[in-house]
Amino acid sequence: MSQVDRYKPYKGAAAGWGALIAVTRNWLGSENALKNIRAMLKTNQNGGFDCPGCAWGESPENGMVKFCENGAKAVNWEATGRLVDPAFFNKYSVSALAEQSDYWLEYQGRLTHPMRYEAATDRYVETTWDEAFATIARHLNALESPDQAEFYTSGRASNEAAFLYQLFVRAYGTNNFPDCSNMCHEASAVSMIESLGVGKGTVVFDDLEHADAIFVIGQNPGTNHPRMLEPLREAVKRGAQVICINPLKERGLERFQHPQHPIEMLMNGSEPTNTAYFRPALGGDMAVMRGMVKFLLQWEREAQVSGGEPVFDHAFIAEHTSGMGAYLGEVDATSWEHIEQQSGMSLADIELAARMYARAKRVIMCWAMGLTQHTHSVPTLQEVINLMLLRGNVGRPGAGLSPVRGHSNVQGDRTMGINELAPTELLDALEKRFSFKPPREHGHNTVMAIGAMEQGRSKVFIALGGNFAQATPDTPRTHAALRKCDLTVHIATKLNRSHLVTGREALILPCLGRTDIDMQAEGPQGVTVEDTFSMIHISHGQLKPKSKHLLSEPAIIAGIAAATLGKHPIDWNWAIGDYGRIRNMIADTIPGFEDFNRRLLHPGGFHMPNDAARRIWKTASGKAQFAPSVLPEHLISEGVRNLAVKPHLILQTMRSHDQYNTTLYGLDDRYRGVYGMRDVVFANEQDIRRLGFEPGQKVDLVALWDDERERRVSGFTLIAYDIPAGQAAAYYPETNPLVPLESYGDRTFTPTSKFVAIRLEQAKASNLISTSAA
Ligand SMILES: Nc1nc2c(c(=O)[nH]1)N[C@H]1C(S)=C(S)[C@@H](COP(=O)(O)OP(=O)(O)OC[C@H]3O[C@@H](n4cnc5c(=O)[nH]c(N)nc54)[C@H](O)[C@@H]3O)O[C@H]1N2
Ligand SMILES: Nc1nc2c(c(=O)[nH]1)N[C@H]1C(S)=C(S)[C@@H](COP(=O)(O)OP(=O)(O)OC[C@H]3O[C@@H](n4cnc5c(=O)[nH]c(N)nc54)[C@H](O)[C@@H]3O)O[C@H]1N2
Ligand SMILES: [Mo]
Repeated sequence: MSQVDRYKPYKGAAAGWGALIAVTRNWLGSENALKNIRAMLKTNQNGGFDCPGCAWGESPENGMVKFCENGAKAVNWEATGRLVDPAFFNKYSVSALAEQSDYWLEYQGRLTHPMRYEAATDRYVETTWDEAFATIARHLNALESPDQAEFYTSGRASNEAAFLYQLFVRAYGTNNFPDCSNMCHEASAVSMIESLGVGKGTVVFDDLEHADAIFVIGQNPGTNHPRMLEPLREAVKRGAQVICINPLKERGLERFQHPQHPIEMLMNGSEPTNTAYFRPALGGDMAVMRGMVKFLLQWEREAQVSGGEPVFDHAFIAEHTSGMGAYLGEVDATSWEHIEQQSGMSLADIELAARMYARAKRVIMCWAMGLTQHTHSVPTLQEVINLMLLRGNVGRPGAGLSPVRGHSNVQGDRTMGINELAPTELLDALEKRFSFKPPREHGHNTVMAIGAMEQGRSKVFIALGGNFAQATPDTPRTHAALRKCDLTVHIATKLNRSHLVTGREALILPCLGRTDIDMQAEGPQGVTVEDTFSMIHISHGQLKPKSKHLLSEPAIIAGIAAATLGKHPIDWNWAIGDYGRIRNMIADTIPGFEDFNRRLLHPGGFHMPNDAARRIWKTASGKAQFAPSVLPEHLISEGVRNLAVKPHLILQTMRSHDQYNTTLYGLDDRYRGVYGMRDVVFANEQDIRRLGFEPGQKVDLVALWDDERERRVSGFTLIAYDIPAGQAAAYYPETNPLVPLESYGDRTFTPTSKFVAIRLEQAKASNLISTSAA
């Protein structure tokens, strides 16, 4: 196909026939299609397994089988019949594998044996579990300090695995827990804990059915949380407002065709999933929210004068909040010009959004990475919270805040204590229950872990899942940091690039996935997960493991722990014989999990209580706190503003429809009309021409940052796209080399993946030619 053929704007609705065609193609491409269909039907059902895709939840009352195109891809991808075994590793050196694309690497299939890197031959060779565990123990026990090791977690790990992992790491002696959450919803947790006293969403699934208005901000559910489209469509049908705030016109947020609704499918009909669509500047959302509040304040004052109905919920504000005066002072001090210029929206549009908000009795605000991956994400989210507090939209049915989580158990992992800033209560509870002194100093987050490895302060890197080398910023630098380690270890289901960026010694430890039957001493085991609505449920794998050498994640952690610490502080091998034993330890130490095993018997699981949802405020003031943040003067950092060269565009890095983070299922992005390619950059046609380029032309993207490093990705095809002026968008992880390690959110350390100042250059023949971006 020529470049032109590969870009065809999508005309259909989201989900529907297009999705079924895509899933079917995905199944046909797999050797296990029939078995996988059976597995699919068990997804998210009682007795089945939790979808290993996203963290979206379902109503516990609604027994219907729910699956979506991308959930189907996730299951199918894990359940592949292809194997990456010792013969495969014998065929390719690590350098040869490194030449392959990320897509090719994971496509090769499931890992089957524990493998050890042999530097002399540059190959992974088969090893035994005992040897692997002994190698890790030897390295860990040789470090001068436990703080020289990094223990990464990706959010697919179950509660049981995560709990055991943090127990081991703390008994070993460090809080170095970099995790994917650091790159994801960290800002949601920081802002909500400070303002509301809880770090999780305050709504449950059923609230969506009662809201009069649902805001979907900086989120692309059609691709990343497809099961959310149905409640959005239902909301529109019953006359609620669905208001999208997103610079891109995402297909799933426009029209939705239910894949399990025969009439709609036969008529090829579809229904809208929004009632209003606003398109801000990248990073402009805080200004949008501030502007909405400024309108509300104006109307409130007018109502006071005219004796009309108040706009604010004064009873709620008086009883439940603190700090409104100071906050409204800050709102008055923010100029309309500043709001208009920074938001990228007209004041008329902001006023319309404010009216829709003010007319609704019950409002839910949902958001994802478009709000969390900016420098000022914490004040942005606190502005969302401020807006919601003014009308008492927290802690009542049909209203509340909903950070829509990413990985299927990222929220549960935090609940289990995967947290470099370990809460004192958790450490106290571990100390009491397990009679050891957990470390009290804060550990490393993801950005700090990379810095520590780069500087040689950390020497061992262990990953419970994920693809650290690709998911993190400043790729060449992060790779170099990993290579400096004495030992790198990856617990994984599939081969990925992180495994090829080896320390002096390296191990790949293959594990069971969520879909696999997990047989332990006392029989088959289930694991638990927590969805975005704080529902805890159990998941039972259904498929026969692909190799008899696979261990479960808890078993691998227990093996490492026993080799490193012996029976301190627990008998690790006993603990994994029956995961109910691990759950009893969780019940003893994590609030909200009392009587854990028994409560799991309830179909659909149980809900973790959320204080803010019950209007109990565990904040410094004991009330829900208005945050009086100043709207940033500039969004571009001072260092970049001071450079002699100016940015051409601001780039956001995002997901295509055919990927799960660094896992690529395919090379298409159907809803955005892109086929068979990923090295593309979306820009406005006028911008493309203004900068002296042509649509379809190949360019290099060069990031601007005030250090001496060159950050460049090469040979990206320019796509003329419906995107606001001054913005560009391209896929992650290919664009991670552009994100500077030092460009992260204030107080979150989340890389600013949605705001990278770039210039476009004529494509260079080779990456090696280094020119400054003059
Ligand atoms: N199939 C599939 N499902 C997934 C994932 C996946 O990769 N594939 N990933 C999982 C994970 S870990 C996560 S965190 C979630 C991610 O879910 P999303 O957050 O939906 O993922 P992104 O692709 O990063 O999309 C960001 C959206 O925000 C918009 N946006 C970008 N910048 C801004 C901004 O400044 N303001 C506003 N208002 N909007 C902005 C973009 O246009 C885009 O629509 O999905 C989870 N589910
Ligand atoms: N530029 C840019 N960078 C980003 C983002 C962005 O939007 N832009 N998003 C960020 C976000 S939100 C996140 S969450 C991170 C994601 O970062 P990670 O969680 O580290 O990355 P994933 O791509 O989800 O990890 C995929 C790998 O997990 C392994 N795996 C899959 N299933 C299992 C399992 O059941 N067990 C084990 N042990 N391993 C398994 C497979 O080997 C697979 O290759 O990336 C972040 N990076
Ligand atoms: Mo994420």
